[in-house]
Amino acid sequence: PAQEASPAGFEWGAYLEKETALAAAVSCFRHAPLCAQWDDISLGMKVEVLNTNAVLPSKVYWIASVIQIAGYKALLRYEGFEEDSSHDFWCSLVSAELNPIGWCAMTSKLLVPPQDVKQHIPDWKEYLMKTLVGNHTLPVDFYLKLGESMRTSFRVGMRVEVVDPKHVSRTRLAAVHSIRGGRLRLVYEDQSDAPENIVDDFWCHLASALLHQIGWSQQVGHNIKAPVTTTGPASKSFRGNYDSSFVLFKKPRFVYMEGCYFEEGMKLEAIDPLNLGSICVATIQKVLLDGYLMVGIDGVSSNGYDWFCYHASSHAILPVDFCKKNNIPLTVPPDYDSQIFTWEEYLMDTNSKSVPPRLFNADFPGHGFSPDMKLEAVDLMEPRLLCVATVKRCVGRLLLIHFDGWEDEFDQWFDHQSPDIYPVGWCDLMDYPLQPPPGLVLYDPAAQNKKQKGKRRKRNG
Ligand code: MLZ
Repeated sequence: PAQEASPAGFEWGAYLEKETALAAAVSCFRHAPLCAQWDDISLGMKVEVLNTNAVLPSKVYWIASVIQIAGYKALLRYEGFEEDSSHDFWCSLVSAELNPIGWCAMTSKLLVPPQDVKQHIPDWKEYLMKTLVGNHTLPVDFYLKLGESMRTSFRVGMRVEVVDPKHVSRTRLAAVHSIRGGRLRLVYEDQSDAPENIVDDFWCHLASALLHQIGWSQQVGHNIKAPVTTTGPASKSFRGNYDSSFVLFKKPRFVYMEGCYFEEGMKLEAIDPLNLGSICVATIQKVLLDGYLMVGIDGVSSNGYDWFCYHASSHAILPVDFCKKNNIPLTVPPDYDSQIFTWEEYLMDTNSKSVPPRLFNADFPGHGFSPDMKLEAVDLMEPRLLCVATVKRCVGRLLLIHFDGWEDEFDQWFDHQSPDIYPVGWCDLMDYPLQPPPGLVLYDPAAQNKKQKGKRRKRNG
């Protein structure tokens, strides 16, 4: 659970330097706090910050410049060090440790230069006047905006419907147990199948497409696990006490179902919900109401248990030949050879037609991600885990995310607007544990023994 502390020793700053990597900007993540304010944050910006390079009994402060920005983190250099980087330090831009210029004067704090500044500066006042002219500082309402953007209307105890990870073609009743940074820990009402000592739960962002208001399944015609009277051991019981209202939930884009629309049996390409790194040959298995569709991966879903609900506007469903056009390996049914597979032949073999390309959501406003950028991403196969990750590929709106230190089998496709990817420093801001690359050694020599590559995981694993 998120209450555990992050495994000690991981520091984004040191890691980015070791990897010589850049981080995706906060403004790339629409759901991230201060996304809209991030244009005000720029290199060279000056702030007032605790002076740790002083030998005075009381806390003193000094002015520092932003040298580098990585997500919510910044590399700072105290004024006076000029080109000397030896005292640079990483700091969170959203930790309330940084203050706008003028803060010390307003709160009667002392500004004292660091003791190790080599050069002799006879008149600090004049020096600062010169360096501060024409420079930006933190907007005065920065922390106010941060507080505002972290507010949510979701409440503990609220009941919802959410996907059943053990049986993804149906939903289950759950209640919000805790909320952190817009991420919800949901505890299923029915604990009767859960192994002893394990609480059956699920984590997702409040804007997740997997999360719905009470009554949604019935409304659109989706399967829902029947409520059971025995809910499992009382020790695990956590019951919601009021039903969620639909206004809280992210509404998918409206789709017209009249005229030419998705039909049962039509073929397409889709991200495999149980193996998010692969795009597969798939079939529309059922057309639900309000634009929802049940999609099955060809060759694996025989009983309908792993049909998956995607909205017609979802970016996880793609027209045939999407993979071919974008040079992505398409996962074909087991009795086909991907080397020689062609859609033309497959449609003939299966006597089916493909979904007309114009039915797919082609909105693409562009994004700021590019390959090799670092970020924090949810391992959607174990959605409690938020991991150190890298953008490996960008294909239109889709990002192939690699989990640092894990094999490529763990890679997952995300839409660039997915609420499950976050800027560097998000976990720190929310006090949520971040999973560092397994076996990574930055400072701690004792951790060296544990060094190993992440293991491969099976489908359904
Ligand atoms: N127990 C799992 C953990 C995987 C977590 C990976 N995150 C990128 C396994 O080893 O398969």
